[in-house]
Amino acid sequence: MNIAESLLHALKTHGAQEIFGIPGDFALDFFKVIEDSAILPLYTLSHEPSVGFAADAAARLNCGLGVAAVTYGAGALNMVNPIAAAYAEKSPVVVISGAPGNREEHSGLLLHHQAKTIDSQSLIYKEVTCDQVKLDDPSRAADDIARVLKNCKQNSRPVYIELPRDQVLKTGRAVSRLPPSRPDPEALDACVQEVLNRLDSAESPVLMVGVEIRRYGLEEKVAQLARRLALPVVTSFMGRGLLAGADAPLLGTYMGVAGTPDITRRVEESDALLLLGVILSDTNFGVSKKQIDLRKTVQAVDGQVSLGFHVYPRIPIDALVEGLLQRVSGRPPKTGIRPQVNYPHGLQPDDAAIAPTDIAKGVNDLMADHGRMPIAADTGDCLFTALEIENTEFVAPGYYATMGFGVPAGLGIQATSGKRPLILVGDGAFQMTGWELGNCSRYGWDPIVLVFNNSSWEMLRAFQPCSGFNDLSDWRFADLADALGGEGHRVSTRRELRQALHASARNRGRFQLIDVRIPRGVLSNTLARFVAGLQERRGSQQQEADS
Ligand code: S1T
Ligand code: MG
Repeated sequence: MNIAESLLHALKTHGAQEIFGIPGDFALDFFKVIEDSAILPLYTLSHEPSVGFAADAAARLNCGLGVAAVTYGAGALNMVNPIAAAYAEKSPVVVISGAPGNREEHSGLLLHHQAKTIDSQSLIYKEVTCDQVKLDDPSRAADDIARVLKNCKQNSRPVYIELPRDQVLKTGRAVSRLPPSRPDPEALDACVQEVLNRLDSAESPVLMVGVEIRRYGLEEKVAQLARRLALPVVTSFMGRGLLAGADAPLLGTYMGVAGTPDITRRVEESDALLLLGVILSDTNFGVSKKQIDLRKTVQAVDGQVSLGFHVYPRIPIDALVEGLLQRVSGRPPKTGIRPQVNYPHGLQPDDAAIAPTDIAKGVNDLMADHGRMPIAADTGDCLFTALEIENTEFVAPGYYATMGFGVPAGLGIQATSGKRPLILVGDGAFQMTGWELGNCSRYGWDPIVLVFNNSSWEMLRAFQPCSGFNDLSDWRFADLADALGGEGHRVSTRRELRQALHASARNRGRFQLIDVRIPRGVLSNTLARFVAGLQERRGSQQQEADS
């Protein structure tokens, strides 16, 4: 076994199901081993940002590892933004970059793709990954790979592996899977008891779940816990799509002023808000109607548990959930907490212009007829519109908010799960990575893509209506579909939208691109509330600053 094969086997045993990548001369030898060994399937895309997004989405969807393989410099540095997104949103992506061989480094020449020094790339990646290794010593490689992959899983954050091209075929060893670090049992016991006491003595406890419960494979257990504790559950904004398949007393998604009033009230008035795996980001909490005092909540995130000012370090969230479940296993499960959200259905087949909320209606109708589909959403109004769609498996950059995610993420979903995804993407974001659809036919992928085409950077316009630079021209996206191997539909009325959705669901085997014309200035109901809420808050903060 060579080093490349030992790395590929290790990726597989740690949960990777495929590799996304773009080769280059510093990575050709490694890519040859990927292809010849067939240990993991390889999907090549067209542009490195998409490689990172696809790997990120695959990791999110299958709770495994995403793998993004690129070449040195021009390739790897092109992928920094998606890996930063994965870092911020806790997605375990393994970056594998080719690199100059050990000897080439000392040739005295500057090497192509070198930015400043040979190590500039690894220094840049150090900032957006939780562990790094350069596999330049075959005797250490297996242990280094074991450590890095353990850290990737344990922290649920990206890691960086640099593989010099002259090391690929050196003799390697099998990589063992290191056991996860376990907490001190007494500390865990005390922590579980304290959390339980808080919940039991509260009048209106609420459980908010965030992305970590999926990253650590805890959805079923958390659903069970919520039933035994009779806790109403909401997801955070970023946690949208969690518990979609689980039998949990799920009310909906907390979005402060932009969300359902009943959910907002319950969360903000709760006297024991348990935050399980919720990242404390502004998109999760920035739109609170009444500022939630996070110090009064119980939080389990980033490997520790805090109750007010009291912190239990080194308590992983899975240990906490397991511990709580054991304590409450004798309690009868509670039923009767029912979802509060009525998602809009019944898209009118008339000649009216299309608003984003009509798309939500159309998709809800479609999923009622044809079954739920996993959704990949981009940044823009499409993400807010997704909040008006039935809870289904869902990936989106809800906190880091990078554009360009939607299309490659949808491809990542289909590659890793075989399920046909629905991709929601704005015209601006489609302009960034929409071309990747040209790779569908090679791999048999057939996503349904809804382009929210308002000829505009509408979200930016919502915050700054006076600026002309937010006007985009009307790209005829549907016309591109045929050239890229798919089928296009351009729709301007609700009747046409309905027809295109149903035709797309019936047509399997080619991607379906629905170019949905939306008049400029028309927002989804959720984004309109979000913008109004943020502006109100900014206004009152400004007043405070002035007084
Ligand atoms: N570049 C990247 C990679 N990500 C971003 N989020 C931005 C720039 C800034 C940005 C937004 S929203 C937005 C931009 C440019 C406009 C999005 O346009 P489009 O995709 O057409 O969607 P819609 O018209 O629905 O807004 C954010 C929030 O920072
Ligand atoms: Mg737009």
